[in-house]
Amino acid sequence: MTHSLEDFGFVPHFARQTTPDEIEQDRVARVTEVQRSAITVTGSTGERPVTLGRKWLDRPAEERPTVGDWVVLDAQRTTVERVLERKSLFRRVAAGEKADVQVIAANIDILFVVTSCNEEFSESRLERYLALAAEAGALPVVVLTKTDLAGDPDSYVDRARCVQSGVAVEPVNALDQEALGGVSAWIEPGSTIALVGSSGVGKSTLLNSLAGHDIAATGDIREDDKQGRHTTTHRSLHLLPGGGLLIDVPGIRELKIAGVDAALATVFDDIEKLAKACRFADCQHHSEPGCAVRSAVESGHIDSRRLQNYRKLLRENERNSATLAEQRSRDKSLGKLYKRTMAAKQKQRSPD
Ligand SMILES: Nc1nc2c(ncn2[C@@H]2O[C@H](COP(=O)(O)OP(=O)(O)OP(=O)(O)O)[C@@H](O)[C@H]2O)c(=O)[nH]1
Ligand SMILES: [Mg+2]
Ligand SMILES: [Zn+2]
Repeated sequence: MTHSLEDFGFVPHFARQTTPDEIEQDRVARVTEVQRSAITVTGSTGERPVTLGRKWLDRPAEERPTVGDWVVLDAQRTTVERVLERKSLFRRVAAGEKADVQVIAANIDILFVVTSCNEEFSESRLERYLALAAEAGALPVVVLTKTDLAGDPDSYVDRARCVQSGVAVEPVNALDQEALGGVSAWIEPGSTIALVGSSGVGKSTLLNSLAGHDIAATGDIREDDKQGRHTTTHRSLHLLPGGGLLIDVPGIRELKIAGVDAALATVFDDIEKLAKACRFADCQHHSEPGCAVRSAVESGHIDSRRLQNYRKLLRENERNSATLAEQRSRDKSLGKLYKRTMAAKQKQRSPD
């Protein structure tokens, strides 16, 4: 069965960037899967594999087509001609020493930050995810799975609600197809939702239950520490029977941040508001006199863990943003060199 581009989330923002001919010729499509040097796209006549040539592979990760992107194919429909301007982009700094950006999903409306009611739950990790969600331009919803396994699921709901004021928390048993109302209410036809979180929290389980049949493999978790086994190995976008698109993402091991200054202010709105009342404008909330933030910690209004994590994320953000800026300027000069070399080669081949 084929679907319209609108079913896949083709809204005016993307339509404005294409011509009627390109649509007519079935050259407009959405990226549903990314492999190393090839991608799978879905257009109005269904799914097709497309190769990514050097033109794309030599570019920085952020410019290459990623899951959720809208692309225009070349006339033969064998490669990508251009990537349409994105509405939103969820990315992180890849694990390891270098501050490489890793793109996770494009054009998402809502980010389901999935965590479970067991030892995996961590406020500090949620704060990290929410900072990246705020930066991505997607609406975050915390999905709290495995409520059926917890003695006191409400205690987890309360903890999750304290992480960022105003963010919705949806407790679920992801295995129970009949009880997904709270989560389903966020999914509208044509809207795109990405599932992110640690391995084993139930992202693929939730996808299968929402789809009503098994699309993705799921795997059990280790009993001792409740860690998953990284069952999902690549990102993929799926159209749900009731409309709406879900992107299943492999469990994320390490979520490093960069370039999220404004987003940290959103997540830690309570601390930032209090900081305005500190005696010194550059107060670091350590042992300075007249610190409004420390007195809120002392009176129990703010958790000392939260303040510590806020400071840690500020430092990490500053460090990684600086490394990233350096790397970008290096990439840029490399890109220029590459273009110059290619132009020179072409000239050699066809002297005019
Ligand atoms: N009882 C219960 N089990 C759940 C729930 N959600 C997930 N599980 C189980 O948790 C295990 C891990 O689920 P997956 O869906 O594979 O987890 P995932 O987040 O996709 O993990 P990765 O693909 O490794 O990132 C499976 O054994 C699921 O059956 C839930 O709400 N309740
Ligand atoms: Mg999975
Ligand atoms: Zn202070």
